[in-house]
Amino acid sequence: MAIERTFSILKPDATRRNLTGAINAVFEKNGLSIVAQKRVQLTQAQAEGFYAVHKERSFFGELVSFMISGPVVLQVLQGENAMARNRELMGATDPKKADAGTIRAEFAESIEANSVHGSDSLENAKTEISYFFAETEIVA
Ligand code: RTP
Ligand code: MG
Repeated sequence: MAIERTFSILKPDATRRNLTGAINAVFEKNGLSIVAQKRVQLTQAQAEGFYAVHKERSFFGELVSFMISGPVVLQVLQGENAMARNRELMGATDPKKADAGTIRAEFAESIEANSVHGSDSLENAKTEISYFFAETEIVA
């Protein structure tokens, strides 16, 4: 299986509840290495740009407000099949529908405050990684 990279965000509900270590432990126990990581306060423009694909959705304004409501941790995860593996570990968007044992089932507060973001295709992973990281900041 191919070694891939995917983009991950630990969202404001996770940083607020001091869950960054607990969530990172899930990644690391499951074969995903954190090869880049930074804690930042997103600006409104950065959050709007990142979620531009959702700009016509009813929840866009609330989503952007939530994503700038506190610090986030931006990450690049690397490992075998990293994009799909991370999506499995995250679980469904709505924690009520997420499989037991997934990050969202265990940690998320709601469909919006759902603790993590993970890229949903390799193409999007590339775009999202380069939105936030220079190649020199990724150290495998
Ligand atoms: P993500 O992009 O954050 O990894 O999550 P996802 O693929 O599972 O979900 P997506 O459909 O891309 O939605 C992006 C984020 O928007 C918020 N959301 N709120 N209020 C709502 O109905 C609603 N639906 C989605 C969530 O924070 C979701 O992760
Ligand atoms: Mg998504």
